Amino acid sequence: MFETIPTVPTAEEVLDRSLSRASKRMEKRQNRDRANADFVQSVYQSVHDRLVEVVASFPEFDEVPVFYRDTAGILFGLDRIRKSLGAVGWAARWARDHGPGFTYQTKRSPSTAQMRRRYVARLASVVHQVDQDLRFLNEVRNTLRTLPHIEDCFTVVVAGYPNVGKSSFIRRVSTGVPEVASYPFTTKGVLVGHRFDRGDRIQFVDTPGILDRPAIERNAIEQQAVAAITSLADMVLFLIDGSEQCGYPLEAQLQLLIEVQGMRDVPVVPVVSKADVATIEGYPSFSAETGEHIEDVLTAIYDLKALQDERDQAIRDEEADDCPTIERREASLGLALHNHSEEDYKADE
Ligand SMILES: Nc1nc2c(ncn2[C@@H]2O[C@H](COP(=O)(O)OP(=O)(O)OP(=O)(O)O)[C@@H](O)[C@H]2O)c(=O)[nH]1
Ligand SMILES: [Mg+2]
Repeated sequence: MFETIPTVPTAEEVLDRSLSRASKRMEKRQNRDRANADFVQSVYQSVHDRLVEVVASFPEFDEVPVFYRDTAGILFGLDRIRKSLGAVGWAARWARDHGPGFTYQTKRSPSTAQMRRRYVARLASVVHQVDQDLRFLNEVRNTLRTLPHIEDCFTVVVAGYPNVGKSSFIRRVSTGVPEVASYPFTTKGVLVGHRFDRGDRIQFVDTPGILDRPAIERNAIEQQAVAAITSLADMVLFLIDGSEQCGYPLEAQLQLLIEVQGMRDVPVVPVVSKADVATIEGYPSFSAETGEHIEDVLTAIYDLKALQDERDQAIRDEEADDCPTIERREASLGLALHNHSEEDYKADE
């Protein structure tokens, strides 16, 4: 999405390049006075063009897909990005508006070399005024271009508390290779993996952990997970670590589950991870460590996808208003997963 934004130059780099271009142009002139006027004209033009290029290389944030817009907003603040783009645009316009007049003044001056130096200094001062904006935009560019490419296919967002095994699951089932570690917030941004199975391509989105706390208190890392749920998910696979080895109590995880269920009108499927350590009565479970019941989880996902495909087809056929079979099947979907009975329950303590 943002891969095509080229490096944003610093003020010094903008000026260096423009000055060296202007010098080359100046060399061609025999007449020193004409050469000085040409220099002013060229350097103003060149700075204008370069700054316009910078502004034009950023997408119009109102038009980018919601997930990218939200993430850019979470990480940098859309207002701040727009303000910096506005400042760079202002400097470009300043160069465009003053270039012709200063060229004319230089040409007419009895001391063209002195005028050239004065006008170049004024331009340099304007460009330096937006140096912080250019540097900030480069930081935005460097971060945004690392955001994953999101495909337009059935998307499973894997969410839950930190350290519950989300990335381990993604590594098991998809092409994604997120880092796995025994401490919370190992995953700091959204990552994507794919799986082609049963004739269908599915996209898995790994997210950072979310804590059960008021939305206003969530940090940028957690907010990216919320953005993935609210803008990418066709379904949410909500992992619960029944062993509590993640370091967070079960109660808090279940509280978060309730919040996630209310975030978006898509199926939220709770599944217990680390089943090799502990399972929970009434919940399906799997282990990324041993691989047990991973296939059951995948089956449930593919079943949900098939239902969604049917629903989409029904909508396309304008039959969506009367589709009782799909609703009945959706209600019984949990049955596809292995629900643990009392005997299976072997929580650590
Ligand atoms: N015993 C056991 N440990 C697991 C299992 N899955 C993950 N773990 C361990 O749990 C810890 C956290 O795993 P991650 O996959 O990094 O968890 P995460 O939810 O992605 O963590 P964050 O990115 O920090 O939110 C690691 O030490 C894993 O080895 C499992 O099925 N069984
Ligand atoms: Mg992770």
